[in-house]
Amino acid sequence: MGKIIKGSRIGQDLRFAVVVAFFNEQITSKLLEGCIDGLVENGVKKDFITVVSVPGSLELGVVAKKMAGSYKYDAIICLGAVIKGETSHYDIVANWGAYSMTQAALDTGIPVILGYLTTENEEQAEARSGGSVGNKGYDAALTGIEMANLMKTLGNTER
Ligand code: INI
Repeated sequence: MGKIIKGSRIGQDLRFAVVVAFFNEQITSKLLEGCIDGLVENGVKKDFITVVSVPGSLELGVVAKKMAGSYKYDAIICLGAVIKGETSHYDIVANWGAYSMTQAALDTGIPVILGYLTTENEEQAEARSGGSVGNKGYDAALTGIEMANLMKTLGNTER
């Protein structure tokens, strides 16, 4: 087997934009807290983190693309909570939200991380935003650091 290339979890000198949806703010504010903790605890300077708020998860993608396309950040982390309600709007928001964030990454080549909850109910969302199942915002921070470093390494070594 040849070499295995993996991004490190060292956040020093990396720059991040965190885009957070205000919809379900009781959940997304906790995702944001977890995300900032995850970045800072792993070496990212607070001054190197820019937070942008958008109304809902459907707006995450376009702003992620704008931030990624500025090429000022090593990765973009999107935080949102889509909680199933009575209507089919859930599916539209959950699917198109994820699609547009992924598209932003593919269009720009900058990692866009989905710290994105899609849950059946509020309890499941609470459990994943600092409750019994951890904090997906924190996890997204670690993924962001790893992907930012991986892309740097690939950029430096793969020709
Ligand atoms: N936005 C969310 O972030 N989560 C949701 O659960 C949600 N639901 O269920 O409607 C939601 N809707 C708003 C949507 O993201 C847009 O802000 C809105 O449609 C305007 O474009």
